[in-house]
Amino acid sequence: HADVVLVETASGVRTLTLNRPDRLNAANDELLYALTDALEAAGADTDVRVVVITGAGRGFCAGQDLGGVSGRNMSFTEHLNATYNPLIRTIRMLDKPVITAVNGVAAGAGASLALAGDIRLWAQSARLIEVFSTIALIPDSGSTWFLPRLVGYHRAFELMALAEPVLAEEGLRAGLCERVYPDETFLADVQAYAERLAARPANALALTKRALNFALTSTLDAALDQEAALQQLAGDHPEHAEGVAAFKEKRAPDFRRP
Ligand code: T3D
Repeated sequence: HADVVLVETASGVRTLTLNRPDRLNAANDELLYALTDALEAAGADTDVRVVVITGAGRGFCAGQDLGGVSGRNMSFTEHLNATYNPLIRTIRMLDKPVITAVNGVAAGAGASLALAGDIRLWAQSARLIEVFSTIALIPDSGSTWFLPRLVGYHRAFELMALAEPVLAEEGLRAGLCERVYPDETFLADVQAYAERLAARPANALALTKRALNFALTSTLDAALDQEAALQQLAGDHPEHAEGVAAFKEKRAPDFRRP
C-alpha cells in the first residue's frame, strides 16, 4: 500500500505530505509515527534547511481517524502521550523552521497540527475547525495552548464550543496563518516561500525559534538572560561573520556556503 507520509527534498526544502487523501488525511497511529520519524530525520539531515508539512488531495488533516478508535487497547491519555504529543513536541523543538501548508480542511488534531508550525501558509480553500466538541472530546495536541495565544481566551472558547470553521480570510486577519495563496498555485507558492526561508541564516533562525519558544512561557527578566546566552551562539557562528562582511562589501550574504 502507499506510504502514509510522502517525503521529497528540493533546494533545501523537505516536504512531508500526509497521504491518506480518501480520509482527508485523518491520522492513524502509522501516520503519526511516520510523521514524527520523518521530522526527526529532517532535523538530522544537513541538506535540509526548512521543513514543509502538507496534505495530499483536498484536505490537510481531518484529525484522529475515527475508524480506529473503538477497538483500541490504549487509554486516551496513553494514546496522546504515545502519538500526538511527541509529534507536536518534535515540531516545536526542531532546530529548523517548520511550515504547515494547509491545503484544505484542518480539523481536530489536524487543526492543532496546522497551528503548530513556525510559519502557517493557507490555501484559499483552507478551513480550520476545532471540531473536538462535536464528538464530545476536548481540544488536544496543543490547541488549548496555541489558540488562546492567537485569538484570546474568548474567541478560542467560542471556536472550540461551537466547532465553527475559520475560513482563510478570518484566519489571516486573526493571525492563524501568515499568508493565503490561491488554490491553483498553492504548492508552487509554498515552495517559493520555503526556498526564501531556506536562504536565510539557518543557525540564527534555529536560535530565534529557541528564544521565542522560551520567551512564550517566561518572564521578561528570564527572556533577557536567555537572549544574552543565545546571542553568543549566534555571534560565534560563521554565518554572523558572513552577514557582516556582506554588509560592508555591499553585496547579498550567502548563508548557504559551507
Ligand atoms: O487519542 C485520541 O484518539 C484523542 C485524539 C483526538 C484528536 C482528534 O482529532 S478528535 C477529532 C477527530 N476528527 C473529527 O471528528 C473530524 C471528522 N470529520 C469531519 O467532521 C468532516 O469530515 C470534515 C469537517 C473534516 C470535512 O468534511 P467534508 O464534508 O469536507 O468531507 P467528508 O465527506 O466528511 O469526508 C470525506 C471522507 O473522509 C469521508 O469518507 P467517505 O464517506 O467518502 O467514505 C469521511 O468519512 C472521511 N473522514 C473525514 N474525517 C475522518 C474521516 N474518516 C475517518 N476519520 C476522520 N477523522
